[in-house]
This record gives sequence, C-alpha cells and structure tokens, in this order.
Amino acid sequence: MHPARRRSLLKLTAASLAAAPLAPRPADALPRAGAEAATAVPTAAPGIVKPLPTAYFTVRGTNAESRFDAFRGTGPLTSADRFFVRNHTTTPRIDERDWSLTVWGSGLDGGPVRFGYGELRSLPSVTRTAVLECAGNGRTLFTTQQGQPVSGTSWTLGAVGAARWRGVRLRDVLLRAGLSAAAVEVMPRGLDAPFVSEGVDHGRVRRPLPVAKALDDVLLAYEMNGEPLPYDHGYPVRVVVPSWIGIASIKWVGDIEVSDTPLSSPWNTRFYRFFGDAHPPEGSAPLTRQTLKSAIELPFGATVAAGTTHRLTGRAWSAHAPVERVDLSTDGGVSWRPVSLCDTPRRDEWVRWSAPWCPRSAGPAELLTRTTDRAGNTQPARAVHNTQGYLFDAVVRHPVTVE
Ligand SMILES: Nc1nc2c(c(=O)[nH]1)N[C@H]1C(S)=C(S)[C@@H](COP(=O)(O)O)O[C@H]1N2
Ligand SMILES: [Mo]
Repeated sequence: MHPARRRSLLKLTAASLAAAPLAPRPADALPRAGAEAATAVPTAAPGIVKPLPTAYFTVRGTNAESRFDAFRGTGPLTSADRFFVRNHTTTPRIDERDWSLTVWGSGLDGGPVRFGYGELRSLPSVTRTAVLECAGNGRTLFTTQQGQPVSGTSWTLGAVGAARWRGVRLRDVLLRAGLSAAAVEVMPRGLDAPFVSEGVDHGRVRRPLPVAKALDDVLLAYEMNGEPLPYDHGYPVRVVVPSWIGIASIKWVGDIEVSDTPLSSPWNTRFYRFFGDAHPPEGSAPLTRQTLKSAIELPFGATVAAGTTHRLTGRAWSAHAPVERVDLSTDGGVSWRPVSLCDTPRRDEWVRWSAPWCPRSAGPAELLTRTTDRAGNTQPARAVHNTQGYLFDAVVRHPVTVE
C-alpha cells in the first residue's frame, strides 16, 4: 500500500477512535506484519493501543515487554507488532493535521519556529537502522542473578528492539530554526500526559541532550520499518537517538527547547543516573550510552530434550561498537566456544547468532552467552549495582531443564 494511503488510513482511525479512548483498536486498523498475532489471546496494558498477544508480550504496568523467544525465526528488524512499549503514562492519539513541532529557547538566534507535519516531511529524509533499548532492560537480573534489590519496571531482557527509522535529521531542523553558536543543550518534550509518580507531578516527559549529539546522528523519525510510526511508538513524530538509552528517544515530540545554558529535568537528575553504594551521593553523571548484551531466544526455564541436537539462537548488541564475537557456555561458564553470527555486525544494530547444542544428561542447566564488541568491551560476570537497576550488562545465566 502506498505510504500516503496508509497515512490517510491512520487519520481516519484516529478520528474514529477519538470518542472512545480506551476501546481496543480494531485488529485491521493498521497494516501489520505477522497477522497471526491477532489470533493469540491479547492481554491489556492501560493506555497501549496495539494488540498485545501473550505470545509476543508480557504486560508490566503501563508497559509491554517483548518476549525474546518470539524473536526466534524473525529477521534482523523487530516488527512493530512485537516491539516493546515503554509508556510513562498512556499513548496519545494525535492527528498529524493537528500536530506541529515548536523549536524555541535562548539557544536560537531568533524567536520560536514552528514546523508542520507536511513541512517536516518535505525536508530531506534519511533512513537508518538503530537498536532502541530501555536503560532498565535486564533490571530483574540484578535481583534474580545477583541478589540485589532494584526499583523500576520489572523487565527481563525484552525491553529492546531494532527498527529502520526514517525521518529528518534533527541537525537540519535546528539549523533551519536558527541554532545559535552559544547553544549547549536541546530538550525535546513529549505530548503525552504529565508523569505523576508517588504524588509528584514531574511534568511532560523530556530530557536534555548535548548539542554535539543533537547535531550528530539524531533523527526526528516519522516512519518505522517503512510504515508511518504506530501510535504507541510516537506517531506522528518521535526522536531517535542512536546508541543512547531509550529515554532519550522522546515519543510524540511536540517541542524542543534549545538553550545556551545547561538544562535539567527529572529524567536526567532523579532518574537515569546511577545511585547506590558504588556511586557518589548525588548520583553519577546522567546516563548517555547504552551498554552491551546478548540474549537467547528461548523462554527462561524452557525444557529441552537430552540426546538431541538443538539449534540455540539469539541476538547480541553493543551501543559502543559493532559486535565482534559471541561466546557460549553450556556448562555454567567453565568452557566457552564461539557461536556463528548470522548478520554482518554494524554499529547501532544487533546480530542474530546460532549454535548447535546437544545436552547429554538430564537435569537443570545454565546457558551463558557473552558478547564482545570491536571496541574491546566484553560482558562482565557481574554488573555494578545501582538502586534503579540501569544498564545491566553482565553475562546472563539462562536456566533450562534437560529431560
Ligand atoms: N513522550 C515520551 N517519550 C518516551 C517515553 C514516554 O513515556 N513518553 N518513554 C521513553 C522510554 S523510557 C523508552 S525506553 C522509549 C521506548 O520506546 P518504545 O515505546 O517505542 O519502545 O521511549 C522513550 N520515550
Ligand atoms: Mo526506558
């Protein structure tokens, strides 16, 4: 279907659902890959628009975690119907005709500049593949594997996905808006409802970004995997900040403050810093880059037959550099062997990997995988604890039962 036609379909859907904000979206409202998902029993998360079949998702509060085993057999990109959703509140349904982006602040040479949707789409576009991962992905492993308490959404390993994003360079928009030489930070802000937690209103989701990063590889994206962005992933326009923690990639962006002095928001002061015994009392510097991980496309606690050769599959990624190698241990970490990489490793992308495994004897077993990237980073045996459970990077001990 032609993209223009898809866009008008989205408009109609937005209009027809506006009167019933909590009604589930009809299964045929958006073109989706993997239509078989609609036949699985859907679960519900308050405020997420797309269907969340249990075969693909685990609902955690206002969020939906992708099941890593549901990635098995799929391509290098994560289709929107399996892509995790991290919502501080609820997905707003915004009509592109009502949408505009305002760029404003002391870091501009002139006054505020507004960009309409059509105007943004008429600017030169770029397309790039980038992994998007929540800083808290793998958080529960701090507890289950290291015995340490953490606060936040109880993600296992599925708060990550890779997509092909198309949009406009943030650089081009900032230059058109009259970026001044004195600008130091920009702060995109979402149009979703203010985030209220434990009685504190933190305002709309927003987080500052240094001008250097904003001018480098950041996109204002309007397409995900060749389709208009789905509502849950930021339609009509979201920020995509390659290699940085997910919170930097503000969805439903409505305005961007450009400042000649440093900016702050709760998302770079009380959240998304390291706090705890290993860190300064005021917390670490605000987190920027993601880390490296690997995961197996098998449920935790899966049962596998003894005496048969299985093909273990998974994915590995690093926000620092392309993946160099992935090693597998099937004996709890005593011996290691390299797995085969199925994709050419590239910056900001993940690689699929595969390895044969023939378990000999029945009983509980642990499968370990360890990513090493071209910058020489390797997953450690233990992650450094922080109270909010960010950037878990340790080798995961994936439990299975051999029968
Ligand atoms: N406006 C807005 N942007 C947001 C968020 C949000 O709640 N509101 N969540 C952030 C977080 S914490 C993550 S990990 C990513 C998740 O993107 P996704 O839901 O498209 O997977 O969006 C980020 N952008
Ligand atoms: Mo996140």
